[in-house]
Amino acid sequence: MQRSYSRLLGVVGKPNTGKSTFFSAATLALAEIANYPFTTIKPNRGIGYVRTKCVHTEFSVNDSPKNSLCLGGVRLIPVELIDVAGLVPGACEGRGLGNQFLDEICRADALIHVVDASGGTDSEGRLCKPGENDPVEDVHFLEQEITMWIASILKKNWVRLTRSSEADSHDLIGLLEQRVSGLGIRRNQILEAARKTGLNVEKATAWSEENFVEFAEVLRRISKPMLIVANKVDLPTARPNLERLRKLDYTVVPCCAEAELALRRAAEHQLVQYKPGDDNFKIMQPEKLSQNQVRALETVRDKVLSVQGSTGVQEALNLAYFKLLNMVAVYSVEDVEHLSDHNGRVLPDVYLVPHGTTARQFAYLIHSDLGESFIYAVNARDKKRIGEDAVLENQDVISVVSARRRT
Ligand SMILES: Nc1nc2c(ncn2[C@@H]2O[C@H](COP(=O)(O)OP(=O)(O)OP(=O)(O)O)[C@@H](O)[C@H]2O)c(=O)[nH]1
Ligand SMILES: [Mg+2]
Repeated sequence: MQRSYSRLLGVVGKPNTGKSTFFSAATLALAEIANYPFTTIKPNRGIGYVRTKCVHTEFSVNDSPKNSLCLGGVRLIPVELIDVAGLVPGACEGRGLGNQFLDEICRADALIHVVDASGGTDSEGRLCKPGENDPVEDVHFLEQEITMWIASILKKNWVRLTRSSEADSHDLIGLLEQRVSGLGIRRNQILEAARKTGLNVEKATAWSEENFVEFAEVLRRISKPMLIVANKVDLPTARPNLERLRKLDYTVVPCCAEAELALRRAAEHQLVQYKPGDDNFKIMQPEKLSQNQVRALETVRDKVLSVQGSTGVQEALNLAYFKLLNMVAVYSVEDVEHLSDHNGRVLPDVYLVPHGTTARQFAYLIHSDLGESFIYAVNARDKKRIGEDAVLENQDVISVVSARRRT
């Protein structure tokens, strides 16, 4: 059995806050961007990267990555993102692109909520006077919509079920699990929500409307961890709102998605030297840039990078993976002396796995055969053997020794 630990990050929020700009900046995939609501209708899926320090410098080797990239000591590990249509109030009852949208975002394992920190878009995503809209309200509204959506799925036809004679013979946890499986919610998360709310799932037939909402709210927090991207921080009205957003019980990342998109595109064409997440950039080919382009890039440096330390896009992806989802990065090699695979590639693969993953679970992830015939693993740092239950740490370099050779 091969186990995959891949996770999907959902870029969500009301219309016109810069979700597709964030998505394009993170993935360099083409996505339509415009200053009116509902530019995105069909979701965009793409590959972005989390940024980690590559271990090749520590081990003093030259690496040849296979499943990831190494740019000057920075190891970029691919992760999947989905950018969806904007959500408007009442979406859970079908307003806007309502239900379809909610179904899509609920497939994500963690949510990156992009708000317009400048307060220049109203609750429906229409442009308004900068500073007029309150992004703190936007945060509460999104929480509410997702909670009500989960609640509505949980309690669909519930009354009829509770009246039926079969109700007693039903495994109610199994039934609830079945209902929310399409939202990527797992049984252990249902049980955790039951524990946290003190509600008895075995007696869910007697739950009131309020019980369902309370349960859905806790289930949302457990199953869809979220961080706030305070976008458009380049605009003057964003500053006071940023401070207010920081008082909420969320990780808040100040962001200028537009700046990251400009830098990534310029770097792609070798016009600037810039790695996602850097706090500065260098113009490489000034002769190929117009005066306006140079001015725009310098504004990014002055107004965004020197003030915030980065554009915030990379930071948001890293926080989503390492903080919200509690993942660690673990390298896999075959030969612990040369840190290579059987083709001689040095430090070829690094995997993102949940904190708590054991050596044997890691072996299963690489290949089911390796998991099944696992004997022991070796930690490349101290060359010591570790057993199947040893918990792996961030930046570990591991070689699995099994009864069968890898193919
Ligand atoms: N000033 C500023 N404007 C931005 C920033 N990011 C995006 N925008 C602008 O905000 C507008 C909306 O951007 P989109 O990326 O299309 O927004 P969206 O959230 O995907 O919108 P929908 O698909 O309609 O929901 C565009 O005019 C962008 O250029 C930013 O960091 N700063
Ligand atoms: Mg969009």
